[in-house]
Amino acid sequence: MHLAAHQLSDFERDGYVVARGLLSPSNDLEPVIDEYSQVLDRVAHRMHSTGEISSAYAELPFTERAIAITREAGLLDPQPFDISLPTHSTLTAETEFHFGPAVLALLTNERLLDGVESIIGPEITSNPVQHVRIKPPERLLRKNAPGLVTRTSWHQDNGVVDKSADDTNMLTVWIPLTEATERNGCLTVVPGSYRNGLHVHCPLTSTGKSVIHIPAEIVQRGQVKPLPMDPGDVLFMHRLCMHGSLSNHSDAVRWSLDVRYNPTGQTTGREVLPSFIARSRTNPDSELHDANTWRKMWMDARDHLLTNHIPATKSRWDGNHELCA
Ligand SMILES: O=C(O)CCC(=O)C(=O)O
Ligand SMILES: [Fe+2]
Repeated sequence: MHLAAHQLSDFERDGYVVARGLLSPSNDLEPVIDEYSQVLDRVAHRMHSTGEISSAYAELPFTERAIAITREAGLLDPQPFDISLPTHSTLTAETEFHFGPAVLALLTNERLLDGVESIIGPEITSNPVQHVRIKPPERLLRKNAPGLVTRTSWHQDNGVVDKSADDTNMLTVWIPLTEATERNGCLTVVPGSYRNGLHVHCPLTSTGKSVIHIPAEIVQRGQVKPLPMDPGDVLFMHRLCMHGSLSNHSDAVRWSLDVRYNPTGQTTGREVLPSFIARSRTNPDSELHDANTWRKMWMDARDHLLTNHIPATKSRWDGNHELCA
């Protein structure tokens, strides 16, 4: 659905806009949930067979099953579900990921792309910087759980991709699969922050954990706005909008996808990973609609990264700024 004039002016003013009810939970999101249930089934049976969990919890629906596994094992590894490759040295030839037809259908959903087109125009490339975040109640997680399952520190998406993306119109699209509330860890944003350019990011936390983040001194606390959202709502966010997310203090899973798009022809800021044309008005034949091809592109990228010893991401931040001390 193309964005209305008032939504575009909100985006212009704030650097983000939530399009309420843009997607249909039953038509557009259920197939994705069903597809991930199959991934979870595979992972659960494997964890059961290696003795990490006492039951595969096969009778439970996705979110309850994820919680039961996390309660017992302290973590449901996010990597087999993710729509990307790890950005650090943990990549191996066995690293799993998920590139399925339902996820591809969501990334190329006509209503979603109409919204994207309203902001960046009709020639649309899907950017490979994309994740699924299945966040269980934080109290169930073991210490040092990976960033994909915990709260997200303050950052700008432009700050986590390569410098080469500074002059692009990369657009972030955030899609909740469950409700996102202040209690279960919804996003938080600083409205208007995108107008102040790219801020310094620090590569490490005070405890030495590798998390690219904007130092607390820079975030205008009084202006932070939580963004509760329901399934079907979609957030469109400028690459310079300052944002993060809250911890999950609820008893339920907070589950979302965050994907990105560029006008075709611009760099994605992560050129070692595969992008594809999601929509082209001038050359519709160039669009990708086949999930097997998509999956193959990522398997080839994994091989290429390993064979050539290429780190998937090299952080642009050295940590030498005084605020990173
Ligand atoms: O979902 C989250 O916790 C963070 C998402 C995010 O940073 C993004 O969508 O760019
Ligand atoms: Fe982000």
